[in-house]
Amino acid sequence: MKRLLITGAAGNLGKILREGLKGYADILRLSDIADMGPAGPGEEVVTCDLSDRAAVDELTKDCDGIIHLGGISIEAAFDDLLQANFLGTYNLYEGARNNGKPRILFASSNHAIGFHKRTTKLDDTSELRPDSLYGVTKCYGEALASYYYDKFDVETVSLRIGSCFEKPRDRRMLSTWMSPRDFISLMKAVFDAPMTGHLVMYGVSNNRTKWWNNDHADFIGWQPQDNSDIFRDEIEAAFPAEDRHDPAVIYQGGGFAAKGHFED
Ligand code: NAI
Ligand code: 15L
Repeated sequence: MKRLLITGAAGNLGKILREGLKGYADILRLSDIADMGPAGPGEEVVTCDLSDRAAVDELTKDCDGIIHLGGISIEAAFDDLLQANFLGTYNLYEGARNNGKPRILFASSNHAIGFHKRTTKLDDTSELRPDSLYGVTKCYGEALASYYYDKFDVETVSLRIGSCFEKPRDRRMLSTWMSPRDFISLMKAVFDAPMTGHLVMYGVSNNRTKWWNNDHADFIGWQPQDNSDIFRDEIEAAFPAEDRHDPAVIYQGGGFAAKGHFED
């Protein structure tokens, strides 16, 4: 791969990939509205607001792949989500369509399906049940990815990421955790695969307790290595047992599902 674009490069996952994908492509083109520091060897740094269509068109030129992490990553006011997530993702797909149709990894979220109960095992065919306005933006992104594949042959892996942090931060994340190492290996599998079409997948490690099934995506050959069990004793000692009547425990989206409407 010659040039791989990463949007949202200043964020939590962007930093993980900036380090973890060094050398994977000849050039990593890193982009964000926030400061990313200077470009290192094999890097290009481009400050760009995703809501600026002309700038995004420029940003997406000469790329062989795009990892689209940029946008608001938690629940927020609709008008803010409108710019960063709705408009930003549209601009990115338009840029990709106009500039050689590189494959896209769309960072979707478990909050696109967060109103399913934890007792329901999901796969790629499960009904979308967003738990927040933020989750709605991820459903929209997945729909856009589907449309751009069917209409224009732009391939996407829509990855419903669970919780990608160094380690789980509460009991829920023992089920939703994806290790940074597994995230990096998944990114390589996505861009190494001969084809993906529009593939919906879950971004989750090989945890003993989990709610999502990725069997349909075996053809891209990704096998998660890590398991949250190594943190289980520590997390269970630090957090009280969960109340199974608490909506944050009933629903997969946890606190996102349990909270009221953001704008009330
Ligand atoms: P983050 O909030 O740390 O990073 C997002 C980045 O996007 C920030 O650096 C921000 O400056 C940038 N951004 C926001 N609005 C922008 C705009 N208008 N133009 C350009 N850049 C803009 O989030 P994180 O944790 O790195 O997540 C990355 C992506 O993965 C997000 O799309 C998030 O929704 C998704 N995701 C992350 C999960 C996780 O466990 N970290 C779980 C599920 C989904
Ligand atoms: C997400 O979508 C968020 O971006 C991240 O910060 C976590 O809250 C994660 O979901 C989660 O559900 O743990």
